[in-house]
Amino acid sequence: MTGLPDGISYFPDYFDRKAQETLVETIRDIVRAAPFYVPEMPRTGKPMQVRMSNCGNLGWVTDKKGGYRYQSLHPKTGKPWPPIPETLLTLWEAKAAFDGMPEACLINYYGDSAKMGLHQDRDEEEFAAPVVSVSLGDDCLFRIGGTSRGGPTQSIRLRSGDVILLGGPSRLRYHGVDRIYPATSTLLKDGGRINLTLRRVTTS
Ligand code: MD3
Ligand code: FE
Repeated sequence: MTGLPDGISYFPDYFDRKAQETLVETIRDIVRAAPFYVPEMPRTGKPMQVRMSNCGNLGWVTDKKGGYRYQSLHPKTGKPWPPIPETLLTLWEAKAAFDGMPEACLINYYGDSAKMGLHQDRDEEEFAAPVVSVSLGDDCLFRIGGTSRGGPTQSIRLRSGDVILLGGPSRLRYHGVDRIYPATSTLLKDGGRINLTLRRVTTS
């Protein structure tokens, strides 16, 4: 087996070290205004392992009572999310090949032992747009499967500065993060990994 499935484009080291440092400073400013919070699984209220925030007109949130959804206000502060940084809008324009701008940028923070189970991203109305992901900080083992559960999967080690696009027939593939490789990057002073995912949510 060779290469990645149709609709997946991988750009290793898309952002150089300097650009990564600038982006991290920008994300730190965003998180000062829109603090990381602990997302909860719908119904059970079980905390997820990842810490989350967002920027953009819409943010992806989840809690016990309301479930998975997009909303324009931070669930704890009640304030609008900060705007998506220019660098990320430029990335989208360069790579997304979609007529429309991203509306949401989910910011996930993984500590040394955090994982994210296999899931589909299907809370958006618009599946014609790709999801664009940027990795910062420690390496992770990313796993991608098929469009139904239980089939074969493929793993990719994502590193700081990497960009991966999931679009077309791969937009609804199951995917997750099996593990973080602690202390593999010096980008984040306190270690861990940040993932940024740009998404188009609405069809208008
Ligand atoms: C493959 N985040 O927040 S981003 C998520 O690294 C999420 O934090 C992971 O999955 C992370 O929902 C993976 C890469 C990604 C995003 C969306 C996808 C891969 C995808 C949609 C379809 C297939
Ligand atoms: Fe996902």
